[in-house]
Amino acid sequence: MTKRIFSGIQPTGSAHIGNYLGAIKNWVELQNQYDSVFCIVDLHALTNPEAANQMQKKIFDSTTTLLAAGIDPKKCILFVQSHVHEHTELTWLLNTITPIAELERMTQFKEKSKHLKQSINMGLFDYPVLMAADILLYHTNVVPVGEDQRQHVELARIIARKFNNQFNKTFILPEPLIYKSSARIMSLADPTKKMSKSIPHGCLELTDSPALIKEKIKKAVTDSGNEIKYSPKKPAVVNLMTIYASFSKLSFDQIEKKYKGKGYAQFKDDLAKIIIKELKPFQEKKKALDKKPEQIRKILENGAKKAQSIAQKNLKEIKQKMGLL
Ligand code: AQP
Repeated sequence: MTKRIFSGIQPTGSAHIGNYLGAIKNWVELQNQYDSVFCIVDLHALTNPEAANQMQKKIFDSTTTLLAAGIDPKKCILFVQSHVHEHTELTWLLNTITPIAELERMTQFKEKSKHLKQSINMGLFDYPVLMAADILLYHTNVVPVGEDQRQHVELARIIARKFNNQFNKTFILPEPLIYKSSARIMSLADPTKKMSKSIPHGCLELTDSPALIKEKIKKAVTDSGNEIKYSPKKPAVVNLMTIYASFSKLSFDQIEKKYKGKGYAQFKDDLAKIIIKELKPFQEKKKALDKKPEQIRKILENGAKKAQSIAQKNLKEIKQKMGLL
């Protein structure tokens, strides 16, 4: 039987090259090999009160981003999380077997609550259980994610194992699929922080104009010296080289050779050109799709129907295993 993958993206703002290289680009390949379920995770996005503004617009935007990047609703299931209520129902059931101590360890919760300070909500704490429900509801084998989500997939495995021990074998233990080369694209303003939609400074968006891409790459921080070298002492240059390698398919070695003795200016100029060229067809497709909201609505409606028919059946079995009537 074909293995199933599940992955999601939050409609929290305009997608960036980290989302693209770390997730979306890989999904486009994976939909040809796996039984694929892709989800716009709007309920996850609600945990960030700022990002939750203009949610409908952002859901449409995330959908046209995925479609323009090559996600094909004929090859996969594409839907919005809140359209399939089984996700929240399973979250509650899984909450009842999830140790609080496990959730207290989650790095994303610790980091995001630092940022939110006074307004930390229960949803943010429970985010990983909702994510476990997303994954387990579809008896997912493989979860393609960026490095930042590894811990959450590990928690989904812990919960699945606990459920299986307590109520008989039900869930497959999902495996994370992390593409090492592009798993963590860092901020252009600070190579110690991951590029993030919610921190626009240092973020290169997929819809940025060619002029803006040039400007952002030109302003991207670099390290001391002027050498294009893959070294742990040069995190900013390594980040730019990672972006270069992912867009151009050149290896780090080839990039080093190509720019030997040439310096940052030439390297950055070429990098901007490569990004602009790769994103051009995507940007054109997205513009056209943005003008067809009815078509997008239909795609999401169909996707929700397909997802729900799997979710309903699986949830029924899960509830029976837990002893519910
Ligand atoms: N910087 C990144 N490098 C590589 N992969 C990344 N991903 C996110 N940032 C990077 C991967 O993109 C997928 C979708 O992410 P998400 O939208 O669900 O949430 P996120 O990880 O929290 O992404 P952001 O951009 O940082 O959003 P905000 O700021 O709203 O929290 C995931 O597979 C993720 O790993």
